[in-house]
Amino acid sequence: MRPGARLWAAALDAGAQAALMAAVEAIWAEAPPRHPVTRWGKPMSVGMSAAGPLGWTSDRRGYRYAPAQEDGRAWPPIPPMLLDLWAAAVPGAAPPDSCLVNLYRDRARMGLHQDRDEADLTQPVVSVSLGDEALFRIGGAERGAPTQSLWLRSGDVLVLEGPARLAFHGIDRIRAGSSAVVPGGGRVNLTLRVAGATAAASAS
Ligand code: MD3
Ligand code: FE
Repeated sequence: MRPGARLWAAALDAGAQAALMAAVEAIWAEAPPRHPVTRWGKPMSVGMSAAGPLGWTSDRRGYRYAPAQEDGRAWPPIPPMLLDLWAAAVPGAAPPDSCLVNLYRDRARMGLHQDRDEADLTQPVVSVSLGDEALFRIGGAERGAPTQSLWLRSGDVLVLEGPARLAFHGIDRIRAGSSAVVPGGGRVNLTLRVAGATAAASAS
């Protein structure tokens, strides 16, 4: 894969995937998935929730990280097993303060985009896939650069750092029925990030 992108295939075994799925359902009990409306007023096909000090919200002011849900409640905590996974995948990185939880039912997709709303873009992103296989596409730091596609499967972990951190990426489609890990079908993706300022960055 492109420099800075590392696929850790089958990082989570069946037991770990089931445990993580239970943790996702606990997150959804506190913070149900929503379909944010894009700047053009169209609801996204992906259902979005989050855990940690910062989550992701969207309204007519646009998208941003936010310390509370729209109803004012805090986001639920990041599951400890994900904090352990982060420490194993990116030793030395600052601790994550946000875990976005994306739900893809049958026809959901995510267009090519960059993730650049985080305060410190030198920090990595770690993504965990659960459930149906997804056709992931990643390009370069400029829109229009050549892209590469690969299938992400349940239990796969993808690390994005360095030159891959600002790469355009998206999900073209889901292979419906390819996994039974997500109750009701579909795919869940969890992305761990450092969204706010890190202690090191604030001190300098
Ligand atoms: C490359 N999620 O939440 S995960 C997102 O499967 C997002 O739900 C997709 O793109 C999903 O922003 C793709 C892989 C991923 C996540 C974050 C990245 C790739 C990335 C950030 C920078 C570069
Ligand atoms: Fe993204």
